[in-house]
Amino acid sequence: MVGIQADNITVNDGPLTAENSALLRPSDPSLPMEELRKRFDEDGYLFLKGVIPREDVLEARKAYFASLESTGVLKPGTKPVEGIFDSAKNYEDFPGIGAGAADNNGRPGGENATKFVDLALDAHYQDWYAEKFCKNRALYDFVARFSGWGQNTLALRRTLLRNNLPASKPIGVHYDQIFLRHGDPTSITAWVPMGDIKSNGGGLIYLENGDSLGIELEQNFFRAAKAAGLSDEEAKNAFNSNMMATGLLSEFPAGFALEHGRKWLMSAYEAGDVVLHKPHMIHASTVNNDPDNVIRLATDLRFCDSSKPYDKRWMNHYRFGDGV
Ligand SMILES: O=C(O)CCC(=O)C(=O)O
Ligand SMILES: [Fe+2]
Repeated sequence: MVGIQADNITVNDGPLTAENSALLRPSDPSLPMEELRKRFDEDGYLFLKGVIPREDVLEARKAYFASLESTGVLKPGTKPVEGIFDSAKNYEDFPGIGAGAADNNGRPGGENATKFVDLALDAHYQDWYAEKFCKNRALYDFVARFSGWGQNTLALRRTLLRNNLPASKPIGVHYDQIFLRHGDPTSITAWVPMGDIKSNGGGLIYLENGDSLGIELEQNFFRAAKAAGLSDEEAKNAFNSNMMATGLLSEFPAGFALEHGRKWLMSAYEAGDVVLHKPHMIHASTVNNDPDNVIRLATDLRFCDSSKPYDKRWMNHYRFGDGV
C-alpha cells in the first residue's frame, strides 16, 4: 500500500494520516480457532480474509446493481457488477440508506430520489439477498464454530444494505450495542463488503482498543440515564434524551480519535472478506473517494446465541423509521 496520506483517505472531519491511523490486522480463517478467538478478544474485531467465496459476493453485487440500473445511477457502458456511479449525475439524487440520517433511519432524500430509494430498500426483501446472501453457508458455519454457539447460532433478520456513493456522507462514530440494547451484549456483527473496496473507497474503520472504551461509554450512558430518572426501558432507547438524536457517539471520527488518544484502524477490502466485531467495538465509515467512482456496497449481518435473551426487534426486515 502507498503512503496513507497520499491515498486520500478521509472521514467526515478530515484526512486519515500516519498520525491518526494504522492498519487493521488481517487473519486467515484457517488459523486455529483458539488463535482467532484470542485476536477477537484482544482487538475487539477479527478481520477475516476470504471467508466467503468471492463468486457469492460478486453475484449479490451484480443482482443489487442490476436492480437499480433503471434509475440511471450507473455509468453508461459499465456492467452492474462493477457498480460504477455515473458522475454526470447529482449524487444527492441517489442517497444511501443507513448513514445516520438525522431523523433516525427515516427515509433519505428528496423527490428525485424516490425510485432509487424504493428499489434500494426493496433489495433487502429479494430472495437473492434475504434468502441467499444473508444465509451464506460459509459465513454462517464459520460464525457457528467460532462463537461456539453451534445450532443456537441465529442470524438476525434486520440487516442494512449500505450503498455509499462517491462523496456521500458516511456513517459516524458508534458501537452497535446502542441499537441492540434489548438483547445480551454478546451478539457478533459481520461487516461484509460486497465488492472490492480500495483503501480510499469508503471502507469501515475501527478505533484502536475501541471495545473497552465502548463498554465504558455504555456504562456512563446507563448511569446518566438512571441519574436523570429514566426507567430501565427508557434507558435502553438508542435515541433517549442522553444520546445524540441518531444514537451515534460523534459525527467527527478524526476529532473523536484525537480526543481519546487513539488511532483509527483501516484497510482495503476484497470481495469475500468479512470483519467480525464485538457489540461495544467503536467504528465508523470513511468517505468514498474512489478515483474510479466505484460505489461502495456493504451489509451488516448480525448473529446471536438464541439460547440467551436477544433483541427481538431485529427479527423483522429493515424498514424506514422502524425505531431501531
Ligand atoms: O457499512 C457501514 O458504513 C457501516 C456498517 C456498520 O456500522 C456495521 O456493520 O455495524
Ligand atoms: Fe455499526
